[in-house]
Order: sequence, then C-alpha cells, then structure tokens
Amino acid sequence: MAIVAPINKSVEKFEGIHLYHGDISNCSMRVRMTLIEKGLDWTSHHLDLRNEENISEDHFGINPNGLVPTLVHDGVVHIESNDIIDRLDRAFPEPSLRASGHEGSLRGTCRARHRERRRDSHGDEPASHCRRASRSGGSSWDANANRT
Ligand SMILES: N[C@@H](CCC(=O)N[C@@H](CS)C(=O)NCC(=O)O)C(=O)O
Repeated sequence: MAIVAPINKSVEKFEGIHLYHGDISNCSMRVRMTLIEKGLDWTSHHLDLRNEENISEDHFGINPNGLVPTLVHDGVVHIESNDIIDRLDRAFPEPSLRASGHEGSLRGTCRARHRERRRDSHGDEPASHCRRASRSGGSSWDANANRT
C-alpha cells in the first residue's frame, strides 16, 4: 500500500475522503468509479492537467510524483491508483469489487470479469458494474462529489 508522509501538512487535517484527480486521467477515473460504485461521499480537488495544475509546490507536497490520483482518507495520503482502489475496497467492503472465489485479489477479479465480458454476447453492452456506475453517477465525472 503506497502511503506517503506529506510535506504539505495541511492535508493531514482533512476528514473523510478527499481525492486529487483529473478529468482526463484514466487512473483518476478508475478511482472515481470505485467511489461511485460504493456510494461514498467524497470531496473533489480537481486538477487541470492540461494547465499543469499538478505541477505545483502544493501538489508535490502531497504527492511527491506530482501525479494524480491522490487520495487523502482521514488525513492519510495514498498514491497509486491500484493501491487506492484496493484500500477503498478494504475500508468499504460493500459492494465488493472482488469476484467471489477471488476475495484476496483485485487482479483475480479483473481476470474473472474480463472472461465474463468475453462470454457476454451482447456486443457493445457494457459490463454490469459499468452500467451501475453510469446510472448512479450521471454524465458528470464528479457529479456525486463535494467540491472545494
Ligand atoms: N501509477 C500511477 C500513474 C499515475 C499517472 O501517471 N497519472 C497521470 C494521469 S493518468 C498524471 O498524473 N499525469 C500528469 C503528468 O504526467 O504531468 C497510478 O496508477 O496512479
């Protein structure tokens, strides 16, 4: 699990779930989908990657790589999207992102869902977990987030 001791100490006072993310970042999108899937309340800190808002002293003080996504959960800073998703799935287990029989491993779940989709004969129909995310999230990428 990628936990960071931030230089920017202000985030250590954050309560709840705060996500530093970008609309054009697929790593951020996967974390947003996880938050939506689990129906979690979160605060959005959107960074415009086109304008290099991630390249700032403030953000380097939170994520030493200057990348998104960065999750701050009750003042603890997490980087790396796969670790963030895993962390969220462990902290908020329902609904689980793990396939039954693969409870220990998100990678196993990804493989199982990939096989499921290949078996699906409905052409472009998205997988069930994607349909649920789009129903609850609407069209906006942070429709269910609190904004700062
Ligand atoms: N391994 C990292 C990769 C993070 C990453 O590369 N983020 C990209 C967006 S998907 C980013 O912040 N790019 C900004 C830049 O390169 O300046 C993760 O999975 O979180």
